Amino acid sequence: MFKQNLSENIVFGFGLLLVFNLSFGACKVSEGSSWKDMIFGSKWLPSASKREARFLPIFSVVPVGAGTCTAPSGEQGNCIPSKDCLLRAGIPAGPCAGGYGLCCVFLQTCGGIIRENSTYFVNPNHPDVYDGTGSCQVTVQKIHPDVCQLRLDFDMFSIAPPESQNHVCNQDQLLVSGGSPIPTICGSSAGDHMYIDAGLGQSNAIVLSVITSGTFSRIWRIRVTQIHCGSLSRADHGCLQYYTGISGRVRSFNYNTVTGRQLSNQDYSICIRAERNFCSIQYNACPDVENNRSRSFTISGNSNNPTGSMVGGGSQVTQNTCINDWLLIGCMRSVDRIPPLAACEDRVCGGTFSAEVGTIQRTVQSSVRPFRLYFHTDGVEAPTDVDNRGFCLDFVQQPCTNGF
Ligand SMILES: [Ca+2]
Repeated sequence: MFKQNLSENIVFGFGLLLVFNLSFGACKVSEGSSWKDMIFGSKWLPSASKREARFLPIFSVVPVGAGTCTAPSGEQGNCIPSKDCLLRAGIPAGPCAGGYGLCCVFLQTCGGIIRENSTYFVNPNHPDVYDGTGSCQVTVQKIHPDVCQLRLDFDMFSIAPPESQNHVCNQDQLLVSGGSPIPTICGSSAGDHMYIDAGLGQSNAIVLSVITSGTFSRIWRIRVTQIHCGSLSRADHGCLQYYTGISGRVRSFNYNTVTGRQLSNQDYSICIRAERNFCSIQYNACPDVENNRSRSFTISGNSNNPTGSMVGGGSQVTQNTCINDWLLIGCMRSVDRIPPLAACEDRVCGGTFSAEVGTIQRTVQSSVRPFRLYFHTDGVEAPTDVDNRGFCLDFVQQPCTNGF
């Protein structure tokens, strides 16, 4: 690893020297142009003159680091030579690498083709809102045949919410085609992410679409990161969401304790990498600071009334089992039971988070690895299930010495 970094640094230094000698002063190209002009206007069109094209192979020696600089408006950019940024249709966003590089941000909107790592898919008129109807799609081309996954980071994501009866996304929705299937999502999910299996080779392009209908002030800014097959940041296979680190927070899409609506027709896995020397994991419902009675775990029942937890499922259908909508955590137990209950449960639902039927929120522990949560909702809410928000759980991995 050190050797690799060292050689990269040498190449980087060599590249900077070339930039300094050959393109010093070129970083003033962007002056006088607004971002919007550059993205949507006609006056800014990248053109590669023969002279510039001649230099392209030299500039490409400089390593391109995805996310190595931050634009003033918050986007992550690639720190590259200024001429490279223009040639590759990027948007200059200030100096980086001590002024030798340019923080180059790549944006695409409807009809665009993503050819650069860490490109943002944004709504038309971004950063203003978009009120139009139709299908806005971008095509993602792999930057290398050895790209296996895409990670979508919803920096901004607010499109029309699901309807209020059955929480189905029938007005707006995000669709992804050409990769592994994703659940249909709508509403607000800023801060959430998704991994998409991109298959092997250059085979199929992946298309990201935001379908909109009716009036709504929509805004989205989705960063698309391409992940190499051998990358350490590659998610485990089949994980729509993937977390690393000993603690963190998982939540359903369109989660919000005040206005969120649990989305119907969900079926996916959330994976948490078991860190070295950690053997089990604990989950707690997130704090709900907006409501007197917590709604941070409301999956089934009427969340306008006190609703206890329900557990289990399968063939043992009783009043307190989870049949239609549920979160599954392998063999979970409440941690404050001494001695621990002999039986463990897998599914949990209702309006209170616990590994057993009841009205008390409990800390829940599972030592089944890999650490995964499976979330399932059907297409029906009313009349039994009303105003459920979904789930938000804080997790903490537990050292092996404390595992049970
Ligand atoms: Ca349901």
